[in-house]
Amino acid sequence: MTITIVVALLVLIVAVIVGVSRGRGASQLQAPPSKAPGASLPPRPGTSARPPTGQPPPKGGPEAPATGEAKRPGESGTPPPTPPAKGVSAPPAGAIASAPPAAEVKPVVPSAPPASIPAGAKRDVAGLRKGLAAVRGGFVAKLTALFQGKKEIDPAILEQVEEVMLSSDVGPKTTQAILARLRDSLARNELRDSDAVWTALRAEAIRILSIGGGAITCTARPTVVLMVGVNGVGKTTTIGKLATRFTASGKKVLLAAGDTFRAAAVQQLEVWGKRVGSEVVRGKEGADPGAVAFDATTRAKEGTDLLLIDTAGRLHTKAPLMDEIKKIRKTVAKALDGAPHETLLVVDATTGQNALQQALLFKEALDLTGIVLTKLDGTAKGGIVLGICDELRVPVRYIGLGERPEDLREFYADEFVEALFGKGEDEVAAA
Ligand SMILES: Nc1nc2c(ncn2[C@@H]2O[C@H](COP(=O)(O)OP(=O)(O)OP(=O)(O)O)[C@@H](O)[C@H]2O)c(=O)[nH]1
Ligand SMILES: [Mg+2]
Repeated sequence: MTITIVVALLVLIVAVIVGVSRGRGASQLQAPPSKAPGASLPPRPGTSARPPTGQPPPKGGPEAPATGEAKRPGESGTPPPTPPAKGVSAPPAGAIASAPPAAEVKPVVPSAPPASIPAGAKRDVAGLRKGLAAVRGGFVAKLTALFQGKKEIDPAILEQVEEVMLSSDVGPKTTQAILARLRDSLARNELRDSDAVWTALRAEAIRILSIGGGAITCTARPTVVLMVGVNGVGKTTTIGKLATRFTASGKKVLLAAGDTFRAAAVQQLEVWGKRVGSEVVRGKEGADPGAVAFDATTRAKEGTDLLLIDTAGRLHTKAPLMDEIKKIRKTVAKALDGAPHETLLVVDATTGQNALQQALLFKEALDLTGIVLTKLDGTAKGGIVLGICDELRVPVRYIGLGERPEDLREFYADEFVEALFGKGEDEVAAA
């Protein structure tokens, strides 16, 4: 009799446990309705200028067009005309760690990104070389010209190397550091010919750039990414590109329209959202961006893999605007322990030394986890990538080589240096 009662109780307990775990599984799988990719697009957001904000575009170098709307390359504020669903390069295998199966929210330590391409990921030096054609034609071509036809090494050549570096946005501090090491090697008789100097230069570039890099990984569910930067650098476009590639690799992506400053900014993000089939959390025009970020983070806990938060462009020298972004970051952390997991600073490579100033001040205000260096397709300089990594010690995660979704590339130091300084097949054939 007692045994029968015990057995009956055990059966009851097992039945209850099975019932509860099934219920949980079902709620985890229940995804909020998402919009189908390729749904009819709303009219393109206008390129209307940002209302007065007290944020004049920062001064850049001679090529500095990008921080004021009027000077943006391409059709400002609109996603590219190519349909992103086709021909979109998905992140290389292994670039995105799969999310943990449970919907529990766990705080994570930001991943330490690799400096080299992860094993199994596709290497595409030739493609990258094409995207970097402008830098190769400028900065790299000038350096190459110094060594052409010279076998013997004249110490005066280092002065010319210095000139090229300074005029290519490497920055005085980094240039001097590189030259000091080259002079040491020269004094030790280690640089006997131009090939040796070239090899030493490449090694210096790898050394400076190898502080991490590469794709963001969805190590937490949701992984929250806060995108920051000055006006017009490419924050919203980069969010669209990231949303495209993460969606293509099967992740559920949510977008937050944290640029509540102007209606066109929200529309721009919504166009991307429709294209990739991602929901967009938005507030009313002029709403508190922190509140939008908070709502989006709360929503993201309901089964999102990746939340990308857009923010208004802000001048790094304006204290109230920098205070606002710090507040947004704190609000996100209140909504989810450990978030934002990534704070990415977007900088425009064509703004030269100004980009370095932006990066220094944003790093002071926020705990940056990475840099996205956009518009490297539009500058013949490009040395800023060395200056930023050397002075900031914050890894470059992505580079922008155009306006289409597939023009965003993960950054790996060795692949980048090979594409930049290595010889292309055509050059090898011609030699
Ligand atoms: N050539 C080129 N253009 C780019 C790249 N990334 C972004 N753009 C263009 O730069 C312009 C500005 O991009 P947005 O994404 O609107 O910049 P934003 O930082 O969000 O601007 P605000 O929200 O006004 O601060 C657009 O015309 C983009 O298409 C890139 O890597 N290369
Ligand atoms: Mg924007």
